Amino acid sequence: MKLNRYPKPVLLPDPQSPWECYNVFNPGVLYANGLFHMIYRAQGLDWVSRLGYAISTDGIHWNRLKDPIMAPESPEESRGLEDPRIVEIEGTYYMTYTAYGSVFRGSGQPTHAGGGILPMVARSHNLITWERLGPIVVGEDNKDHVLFPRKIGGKFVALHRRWPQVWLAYSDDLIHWPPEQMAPIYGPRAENLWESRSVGNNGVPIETEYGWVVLNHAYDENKVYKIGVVLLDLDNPTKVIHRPKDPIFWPEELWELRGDVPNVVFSCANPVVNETVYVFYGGGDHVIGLATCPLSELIDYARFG
Ligand code: BMA
Repeated sequence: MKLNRYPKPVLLPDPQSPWECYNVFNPGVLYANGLFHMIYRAQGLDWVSRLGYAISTDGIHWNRLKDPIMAPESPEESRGLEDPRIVEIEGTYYMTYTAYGSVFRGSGQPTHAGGGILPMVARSHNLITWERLGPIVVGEDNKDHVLFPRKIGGKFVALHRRWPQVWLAYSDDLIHWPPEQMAPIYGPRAENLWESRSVGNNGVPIETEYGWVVLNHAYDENKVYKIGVVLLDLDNPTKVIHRPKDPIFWPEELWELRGDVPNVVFSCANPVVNETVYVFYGGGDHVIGLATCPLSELIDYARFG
């Protein structure tokens, strides 16, 4: 199967804005009370990633706020806030994002340990003002973390990426993530060229009666980013029920094949609205696109593809 691409980007950089004139990409999107809420990554004159907010009734036409809703506040975020993923759990909004900085939490020393990135969690009651809760782990190349939309076995659960694999982590409070409760789930498959180098998570897992349908991304030797899907067990999401062989979306349009980084479709959001899956993605790390499919088709592919 293949996602249906909307024929043009749904959000472009704003040439009149100093903080979002170069790139807008990799948004988190949540559907609530009849509206799509988007929190997107943007880069402007200083190349630092900030997070903007936009709202839409149809997922295609967006109105954005003039100023970013989140910008770096500490040395460990100084190079930017990246790739937000948003979810509602028990009436509270949570965002996972990657902090990219010049110093490392704890040591306070400039270092490149873990590439200077931290997989962060934040909390909000209105989607605009956010309270930072802290990172899931420190000192390693870890990102692409996303929360499940409900507790499993009484605990918060996150997928995260310890390069080049996808892992699971559990927490009682979203602040402490015990290392002994982290487990690898699946990794690159050498025999499938498109996902031979690395895999990572996309948006919030979709709960179905057959298991969690989870979209992911992967790349090959040439760093071409494509989108795939896995089906995880509802009660024990470390268990992969099925993993189809082929991708469901890949770069084809000019705005995906070119851009700031070529050959990239990278998604952090797949909300389901009226039985349709809305996959929002960054094209070429430069613009925001949308691709959709019927939920039933995605479930069938995740089970039998
Ligand atoms: C990954 C992520 C994304 C980005 C992608 C392609 O490592 O950090 O932010 O879209 O690379 O450049």
